[in-house]
Amino acid sequence: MMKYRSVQSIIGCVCVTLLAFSFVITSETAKSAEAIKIPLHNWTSQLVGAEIVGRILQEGGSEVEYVPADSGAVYEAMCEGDVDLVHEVWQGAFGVAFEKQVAKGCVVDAATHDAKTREEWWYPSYVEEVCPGLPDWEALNGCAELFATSETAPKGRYLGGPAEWLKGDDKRVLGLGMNFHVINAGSADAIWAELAIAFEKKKPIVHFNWTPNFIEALYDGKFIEFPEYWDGCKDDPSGGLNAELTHDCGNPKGGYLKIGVWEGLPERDPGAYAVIQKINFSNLDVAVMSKLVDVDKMEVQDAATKWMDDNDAKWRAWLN
Ligand code: TMO
Repeated sequence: MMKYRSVQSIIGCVCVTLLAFSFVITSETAKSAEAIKIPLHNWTSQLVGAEIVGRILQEGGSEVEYVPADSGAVYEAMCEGDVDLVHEVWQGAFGVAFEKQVAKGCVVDAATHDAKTREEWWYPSYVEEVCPGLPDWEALNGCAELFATSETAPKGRYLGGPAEWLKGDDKRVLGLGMNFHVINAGSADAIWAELAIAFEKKKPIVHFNWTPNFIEALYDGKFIEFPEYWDGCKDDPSGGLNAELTHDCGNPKGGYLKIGVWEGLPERDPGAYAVIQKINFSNLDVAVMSKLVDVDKMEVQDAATKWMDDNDAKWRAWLN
């Protein structure tokens, strides 16, 4: 976009020699520094963080390009060379998909943020008044009808995230034999809008949520406690409560948040890779990134600028 605009303004000056010269320069730069392709996903901390990571890499001298990308399919896209850098790999959502490509060798596990994550079924605390025994999953299951709608009755309605977040909720409902029907929200905002309405009327609701997120600053609530996560629960049917099905467990508590890169990136842009390995967001960083947009209603670009202004020493240290 920037390049296009500058070419236009040069055309405006009707200076043919300069125009030809600028084309030479542009193609030279393009050759020596191929842009680092960063995906844009559909939750706000990721969008703000992508902008921040991109600006840091630009500060370090690399070119950056943003590409819209399905957050579930992005690890395969990295293997095909369509994406270079995923800076928010959430274990609960994408651990299996990510680790599969790392095992193949086309994605590199570049760094682990300090942030510890949890992605799980969640309810606002007032639901405990009508469903005693929460946050235990069997107690929730016993109260399933409280969450039923005309669409799901007699089963309870669980509002999951968009399907591309790879939560495996349908499989968990099967694996644990739950009386719930999973409805996938179209977007994160659709979940927050339903929560706001339910909260007003103190209506029972159970939906997908995660931490770090802005929700904990606005609503009192808890994650459902499912059987403890164990390595292999999502791809190995044996083991766990159900010996025949996978997903008979909750998501990891204290899950990782990692940075993955395409295997060719370290060689193509070693300077950028050295910076990427130092990038490290805390729980507060990720929560603030989402809060600036979802609560303070800032534009993604402005939120990135604000975080960078407030954390100048932190991110500059990653450049050395
Ligand atoms: C990947 N997410 C934070 C939406 O669970």
